[in-house]
Amino acid sequence: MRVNDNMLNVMIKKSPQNPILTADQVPYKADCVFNAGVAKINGEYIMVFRNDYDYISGAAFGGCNLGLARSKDGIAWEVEKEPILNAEQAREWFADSHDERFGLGEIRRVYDPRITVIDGQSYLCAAMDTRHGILGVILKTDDFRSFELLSLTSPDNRNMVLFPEKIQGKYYRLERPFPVYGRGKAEAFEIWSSASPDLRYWGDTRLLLGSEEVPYINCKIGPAAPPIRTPKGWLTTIHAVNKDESQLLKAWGDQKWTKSYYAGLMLLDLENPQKVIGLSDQPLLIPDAPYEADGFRGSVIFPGGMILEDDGEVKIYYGAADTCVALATAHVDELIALCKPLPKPE
Ligand code: BMA
Repeated sequence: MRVNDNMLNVMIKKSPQNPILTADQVPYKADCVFNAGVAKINGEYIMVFRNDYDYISGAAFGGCNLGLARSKDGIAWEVEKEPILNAEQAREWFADSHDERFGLGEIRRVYDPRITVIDGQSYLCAAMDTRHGILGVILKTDDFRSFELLSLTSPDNRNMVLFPEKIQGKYYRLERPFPVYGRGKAEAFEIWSSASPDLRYWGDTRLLLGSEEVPYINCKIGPAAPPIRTPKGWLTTIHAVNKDESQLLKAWGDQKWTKSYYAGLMLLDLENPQKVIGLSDQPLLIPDAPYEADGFRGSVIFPGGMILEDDGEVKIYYGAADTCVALATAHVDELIALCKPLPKPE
């Protein structure tokens, strides 16, 4: 299949205001502002975005922090004056509450945030690069200024997202460990899921979706925005990566960039969110707009926020080209209709 022929672009609309957030709107040092978590809290849209700044060379930046933006309509954003979390702050908090080695340069950066609100309480999940590997972290917050560490994965794991409510008495998350050995090819990474009684202790870990089950890619997949509840199941985006070494993609941060990141879509069982009941057999969003095709790493769409409005509109927020934040919308019923049952495993 040629993914450039996006048959879905009639029902899913990229916002004419895209990109809806760029580094120019940030009142502190910012080069690339992308991969954001978004939630609607008391009628206000809250975004926590990743900011890579002080570009050095190659893929290296001098700094990375998380910033906060607010919006009344989910389209026009105002960025708060100061970032809300950086590696130095994380080092202090984690050294106090977790392990004193975390105060000694163990943490390199905290990035790719996702927000979930459960029973009125906000949680932030993020990836954290440390000297001993990449970890998924779950933080509890009341104000997006101070954070309580609830859980850290073992390495290597990231792209963690929480479900917005307890299901059959348990919390659930999706996650993406990196099986470097044992999968036979580089970057054959998949989506896994775990359950917890309290958001601290995680277990009952299961494989949710294998990358080979996604028909339009040949590389890795991972969870994207936290799932939303619909009458037919938990609807959630994934990111899905296709690598074509015969074609160099536009990327000012990587002269050898060959990976295209698409948004995909799946539906999970309402009572058992560790079971996939539907998967779109084509990408939901492909990086064909100029702000998606060219940037720090072009051809990247990386959803981190999904909001279901009262009228059935779904807002999907995504990082574009590892450079800016963009928005696409669709009706929830049309998204559900795209999710087809998976073929029976052979
Ligand atoms: C992934 C993560 C994301 C990034 C994407 C594309 O592995 O590092 O933060 O958006 O690659 O570069």
